[in-house]
Amino acid sequence: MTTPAYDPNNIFAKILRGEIPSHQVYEDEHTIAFMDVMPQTDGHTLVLPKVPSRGLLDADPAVLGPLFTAVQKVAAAVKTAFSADGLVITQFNEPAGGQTVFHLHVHILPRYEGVPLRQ
Ligand code: DGP
Repeated sequence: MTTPAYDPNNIFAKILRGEIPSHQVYEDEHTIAFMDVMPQTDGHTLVLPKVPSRGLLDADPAVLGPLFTAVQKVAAAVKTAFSADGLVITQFNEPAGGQTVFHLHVHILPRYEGVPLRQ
């Protein structure tokens, strides 16, 4: 699969540049996390690296360690804050893979016993 070029005008690039607002819940040197505007479950949070890559396959491998360290921290905080029973961590690549915003990001989806995801 050839990865198309990174588009610096994608919505998450604009959030990273401070051009549009987000409900940010975490930031470190390498990553930020903010609440998803179309949450599939209470506490649906997105974690993304600050450096541009379209998806997982074109990411600098050096980015992935800090990204998943942040995912672990944010997931633990979200699980506690939202009293979740479990967590789903997902990451989509390209339209056929369900990706709609083309800046690498990881979804943290708190799950609750007996409660289905919203569409
Ligand atoms: P994906 O399908 O993996 O590309 O998920 C993109 C997610 O981003 C989707 O759950 C909705 C969310 N989203 C789209 N636009 C915005 C936005 O402007 N702000 C925030 N916080 N989330 C957004």
